[in-house]
Amino acid sequence: MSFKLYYAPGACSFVPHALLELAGATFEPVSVKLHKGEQHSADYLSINPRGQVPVLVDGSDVITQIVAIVLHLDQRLPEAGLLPKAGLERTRVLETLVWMNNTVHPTFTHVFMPQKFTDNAEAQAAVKAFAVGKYRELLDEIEVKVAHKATPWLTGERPGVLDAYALTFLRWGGFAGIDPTTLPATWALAQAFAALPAVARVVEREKLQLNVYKPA
Ligand SMILES: N[C@@H](CCC(=O)N[C@@H](CS)C(=O)NCC(=O)O)C(=O)O
Repeated sequence: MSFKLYYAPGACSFVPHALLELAGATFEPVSVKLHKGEQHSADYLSINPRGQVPVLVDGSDVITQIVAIVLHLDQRLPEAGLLPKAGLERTRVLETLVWMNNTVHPTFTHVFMPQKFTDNAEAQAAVKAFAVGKYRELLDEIEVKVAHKATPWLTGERPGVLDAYALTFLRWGGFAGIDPTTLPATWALAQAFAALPAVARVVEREKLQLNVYKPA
């Protein structure tokens, strides 16, 4: 079994990157530098015409979209227990994963890349400012989930996909002027997750600083 993961340091691709390491899978990590525009190169567009990370290559199959990649890895690496196997426990993890992917993640895209939503510079500033407020509300919602979880990790008994996404969102919040320590349960979870040996390999490979918040 050989996988290749196209990832960008600090991007949402951290989620499948962490899962591959947690699963102990053999894979080739390929870095795509978004700030250098490598996602728009002809070579990369021939892999993912949408010009985004993550991309998982499994043999001759190319898979995009975090939710699809996570479900694919869960099927391909059943021993790893990346997701609860069945029942309402699995449904709840997927419910939160899909919400993170279709609501929290795109809200941050409005903060980080407002140019995707309007080409008017003034409108971009307004979109960004409004989205920062919304993003804070969504991080607060994650904070409540983390503070009230009945299991050691947000994903359940084992660390996994929701913990990886929560860490990513909290880190991104620092770029939006949100101090991660004001979300103490999520901050503690992110630190514990990053300290796991498998995840520490990802943090090291991506050269990530967990707290990027700079007070104004
Ligand atoms: N819906 C996609 C979103 C992927 C996405 O937003 N990727 C971002 C990084 S977090 C990206 O590649 N952005 C580069 C760009 O759009 O130019 C997924 O779930 O994989």
